[in-house]
Amino acid sequence: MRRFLPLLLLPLLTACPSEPTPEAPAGFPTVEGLVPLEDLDPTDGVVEYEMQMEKEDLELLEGQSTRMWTFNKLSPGPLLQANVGDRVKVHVTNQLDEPTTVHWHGLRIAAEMDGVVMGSLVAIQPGETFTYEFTPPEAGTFWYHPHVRSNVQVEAGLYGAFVVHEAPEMRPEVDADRMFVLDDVRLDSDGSIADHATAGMDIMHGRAGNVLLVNGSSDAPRVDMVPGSVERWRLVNTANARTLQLEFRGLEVREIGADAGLWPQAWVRTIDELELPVGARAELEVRLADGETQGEMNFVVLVSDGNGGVTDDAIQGVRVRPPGGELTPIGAAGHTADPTMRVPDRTMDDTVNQVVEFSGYNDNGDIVFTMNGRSWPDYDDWTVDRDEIQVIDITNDLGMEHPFHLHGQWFSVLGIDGDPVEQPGLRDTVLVRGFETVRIAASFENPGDWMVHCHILEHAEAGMMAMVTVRD
Ligand SMILES: [Cu+2]
Repeated sequence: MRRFLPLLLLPLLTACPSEPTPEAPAGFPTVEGLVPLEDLDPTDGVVEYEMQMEKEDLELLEGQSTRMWTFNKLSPGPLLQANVGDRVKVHVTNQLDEPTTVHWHGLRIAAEMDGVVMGSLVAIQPGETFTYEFTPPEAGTFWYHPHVRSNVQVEAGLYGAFVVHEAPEMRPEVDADRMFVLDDVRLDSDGSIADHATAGMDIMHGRAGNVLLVNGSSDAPRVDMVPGSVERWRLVNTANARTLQLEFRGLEVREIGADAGLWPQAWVRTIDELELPVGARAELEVRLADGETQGEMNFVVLVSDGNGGVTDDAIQGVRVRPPGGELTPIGAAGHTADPTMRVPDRTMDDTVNQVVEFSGYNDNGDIVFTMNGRSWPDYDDWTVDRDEIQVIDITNDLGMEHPFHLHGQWFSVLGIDGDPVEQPGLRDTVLVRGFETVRIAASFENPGDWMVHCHILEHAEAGMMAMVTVRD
């Protein structure tokens, strides 16, 4: 059964000028679309950031003010950047009135810096500052968000993107590098964030918003693209629950990477649509298609058909137009480097080492979500040795989707319901549809205690979380 989504409030799309992007901090290539944060430490190989988590009124819908929870008065928060192998320090001060953390989604860093609350790891209390320190071992597109009451805190605006730049010789040669943080939010008619339900469909399927946001704005951003030029687009889905269905019109799009960074050339493929589960990232190489001067990236959503049913509709996400004036492309080559990616040496035919079962039950009207029969903070013991590769079947006993997310490690997707699938690359998030079994191979290279959970935030908060210990 297809899921019914709340109808979208559609603001009138008015022509808005593309916004100038502030100067990139020294030492990093320019990534357009978000405000980059200033690196406070001029030393090469060291990056130091300061962030305040605080409330601020922002304009998501034109002419309406929304009280948001922000990083540095921004939602999405500022763009954090590092070069691969840099030492990163982020001083985070909690100016909210409840405990919080920052989780660095996708970064394979030390477990004690992962921003979760369990065992000896505690939240940042109101008024307190915590310094996260880590060294991103791999380049790619990542994101950050709290891991405490995440359904409420992320919906309120606490999320941002983190780019770890490749070594210069591995970077695609492009005319522009852009970040698009994609989200939905549910707003009341006065512009405030709607109250959170504690039961019913919002818990059952996760909370869907009624306004779609690209980089924090409901107004589709405009990209000025010279015909013949090539751009790198990085996409992140930061919604609480909505699996994004994207379509491209008038554009020639090649998928060049995913959660764990850029792919080798052999895996690159041309696409005209893309499914992006919550938490996941995509890397694209985008050109205007032959003979086209305009293009679009659209959200495909379900809306009412006016007769009691639903139908697909396309909502503009990004508009591509030719710029004014006489501009010529620089003739960039695009993604030509061939990074190596160490994919676990396992196939669909290998023995399954572990089963992770998503399920749930009704407890006197409250939905309790479980993994392997237990609901967080209770969990089933799961211990692996460092560098062990496990073939894992993720089974879904229920009718709704569960995007599986593993902290601190990466995996490859082997197949679905017994059939091999083409989801190249290494990932930290994979969508498991209703009553489906997804088989993955994970290489547990990063020691420590790691959370594993459904990334529909309402499901995670209702217990669909567990822990895996990687023994050194
Ligand atoms: Cu779920």
